[in-house]
Amino acid sequence: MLQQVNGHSSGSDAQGRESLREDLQEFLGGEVPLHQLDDLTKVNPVTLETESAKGTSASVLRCLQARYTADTFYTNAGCTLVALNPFKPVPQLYSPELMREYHAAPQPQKLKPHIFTVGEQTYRNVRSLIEPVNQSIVVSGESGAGKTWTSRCLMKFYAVVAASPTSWESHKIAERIEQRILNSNPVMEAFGNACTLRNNNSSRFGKFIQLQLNRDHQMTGAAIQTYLLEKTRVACQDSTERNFHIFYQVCTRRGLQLPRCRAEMEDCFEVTREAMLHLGIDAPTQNNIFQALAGLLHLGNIRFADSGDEAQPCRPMDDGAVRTSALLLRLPEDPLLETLRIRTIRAGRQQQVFRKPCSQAECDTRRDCLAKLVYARLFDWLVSVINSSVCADPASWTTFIGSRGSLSRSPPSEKGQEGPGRRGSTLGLLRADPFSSLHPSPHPPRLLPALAPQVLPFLAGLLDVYGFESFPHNSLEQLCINYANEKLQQHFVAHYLRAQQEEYAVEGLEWSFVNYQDNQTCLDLIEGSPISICSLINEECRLNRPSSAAQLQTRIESALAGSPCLGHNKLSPEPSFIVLHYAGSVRYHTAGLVEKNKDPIPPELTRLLQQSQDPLLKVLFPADPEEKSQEEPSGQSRAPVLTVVSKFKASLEQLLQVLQATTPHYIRCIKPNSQGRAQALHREEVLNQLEACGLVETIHISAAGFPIRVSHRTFVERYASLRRLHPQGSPHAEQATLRALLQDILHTLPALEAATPAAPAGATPAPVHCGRTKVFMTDATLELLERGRAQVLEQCARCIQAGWRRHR
Ligand code: AD9
Ligand code: MG
Repeated sequence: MLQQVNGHSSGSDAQGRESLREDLQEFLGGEVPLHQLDDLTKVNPVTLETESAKGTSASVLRCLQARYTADTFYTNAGCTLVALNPFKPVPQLYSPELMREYHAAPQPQKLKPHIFTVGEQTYRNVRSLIEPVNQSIVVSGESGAGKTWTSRCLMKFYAVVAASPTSWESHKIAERIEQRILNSNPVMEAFGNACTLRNNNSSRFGKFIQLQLNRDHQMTGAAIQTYLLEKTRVACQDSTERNFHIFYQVCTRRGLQLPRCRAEMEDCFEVTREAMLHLGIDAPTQNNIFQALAGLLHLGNIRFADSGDEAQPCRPMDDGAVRTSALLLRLPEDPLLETLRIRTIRAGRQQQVFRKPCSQAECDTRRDCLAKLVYARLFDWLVSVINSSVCADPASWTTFIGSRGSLSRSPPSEKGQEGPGRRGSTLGLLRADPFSSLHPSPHPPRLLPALAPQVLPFLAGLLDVYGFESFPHNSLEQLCINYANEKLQQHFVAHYLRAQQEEYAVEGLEWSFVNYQDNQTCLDLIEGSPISICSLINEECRLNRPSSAAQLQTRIESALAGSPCLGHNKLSPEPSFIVLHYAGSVRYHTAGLVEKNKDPIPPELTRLLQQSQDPLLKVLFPADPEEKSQEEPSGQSRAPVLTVVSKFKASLEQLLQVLQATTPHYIRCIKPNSQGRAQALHREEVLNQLEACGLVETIHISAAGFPIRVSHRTFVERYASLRRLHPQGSPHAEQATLRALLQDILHTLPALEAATPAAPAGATPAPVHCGRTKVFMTDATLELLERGRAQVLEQCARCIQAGWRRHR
């Protein structure tokens, strides 16, 4: 009797461990080293205790911790790969040999979880001749978690596995294009990354790079799209942070009247210059760029002193800074000073021009605006140069994919593949380049379309965007970043639900998640129509009326009071509003929000820059022959402004459209500790990230369906004892099939439910579904089964004790 009842637990702990190990493997999607099992079993106890979502995230955390301790940095969690930042070099993890191993494996998903598994799966999907589908890899995580590192490694992976192996000639071309694509990284990082409190190499822009393939599935090019460069950094940074890397690198140059920088910068500068050269930016053009950057640094040194008379302009405190800046930017010195100090306004019926001296604060704003304007245009220009250097010949995109995958095409043209330096001056080249037209759109959208019938699928769209942010002080930047994350989360959830649905279909289950509420309510609050946070901020810009931060807060709170995602804003000393994002609530301060959204560029600044004699600035600020008036128009005649939010929203929508036409793959990077130390995992910090990156949210979603999945065998082993409650079941357990035993156990459920004291009369039966290989159930069903099992075991224990007493 004892053996029969307690067959599983006394029968073998080893067996139990083994089945638990299998279940864990299912969750982790890979091997669980036996030596870690003890740790893991404490987490996911053998009793399979019912856990709340919070408890589940804690158990995920324990699993990750155990793996991290064993230097296992990648873990599968459903359709997501969780990547823990090792914060130490692990060269063997990224060697070309390992890349090839994943590439050659018959089933890469059977190997240890790795970003190469994701990379290879993506590559195989796109190679499908029957139905090639564009692929995307969305890399997310907080600052310093390893997104850029991961994207870089994946690009290297493709450069290895998708390199051309055929003829010498084509090999040479392929190598060059791959090398160029890889060279885009140091250049973009030099100009777009900076040392921040959270990451010494923090990307201050979002990036989506599409790698293109030819018919032989070799990499032939790439297209890069960037998002929202943090240009304010050019003018000011937190005292503990720094400007973009390139400014420090330029300081190693002589002749630019800059202070000498630390020697190690020279190596970085060398790498940047070398990479620029490979991308076709020749030495004279590079000199132009560095000279302009030095000009911006000197511009930043200009300080103004109030004249003490409203009618008189402020005076510069140091003429040297003005002179050097004008010299390096090749601008006329007097107009530079004049533009910084005097505002021109048109007003009245005759649209007369008035000149108004700026206050000291206004002068500072104009100086900073000038620097930001030049830098942002320079950055966009670089992106377009890189794009034209790495893009495959458009002719090769028009490869036909026949209706059933048959390929009929002409060989890829080699036009545009000549090496750097052969095309004369880069500036000359770019003037002729259609993408060099920087106005009004700095670089036309370079996203490849979603799989149109005549376009070769891109290999992988790699998205490296800023993660969810919440600081003590949050402004427009955080609003945009968190808005982007809401959009991506919605995309992720939709994909996740689809994947769940597919698993149910494979298991023969019918279940629909139609009732699940995603984060649409929050998105409605931010971007919905007709009224949302974005529309209200935009309206303030459009009306161009004086409005205080407190007024904006009141407007948002009254117009959007009905939204459940607008938090209660009590006890705040500063005007602000709260948004309840999926990843947590964030308080946004309204001061300066409208102005930032307008991002006003006084027309005089643009006109000044158009006067520059510098060949680079001439390209960045081409003269506009149709520009009739250069003065700032009065409020009434102002043209509708394209605000920061509107532009961001448009580019985000475009990105989402492309992503929606792809099969997405998700990599969630996690930062084990905020100090960047190796072998240190801070539980609280990691837990916060698991929540912020939506993993916990995913667990909540899965709770809407059947979050507990157990293999038939594990289920029978664990609950065989319950058949005592249903004695008319299969009499000879040894001979019964697994499925018959399973059914017997499931038949005990009504009895168990009836015995539950809290069960209301006529309550719906505990939801459970028997799939082809797994049993699917809810937390509540699991709890019921566990309670029944505990009762049976207790009865047994009592029997044994009674037996002992009789025996004595
Ligand atoms: V930010 O949002 O741009 O501020 P990222 O991009 O998420 O951030 P990044 O990739 O720059 O972070 O990684 C931060 C640092 O972690 C890197 O500079 C490396 O020193 C370190 N890192 C990240 N991933 C790895 C890795 N797989 N192996 C070793 C790593 N070091
Ligand atoms: Mg980064």
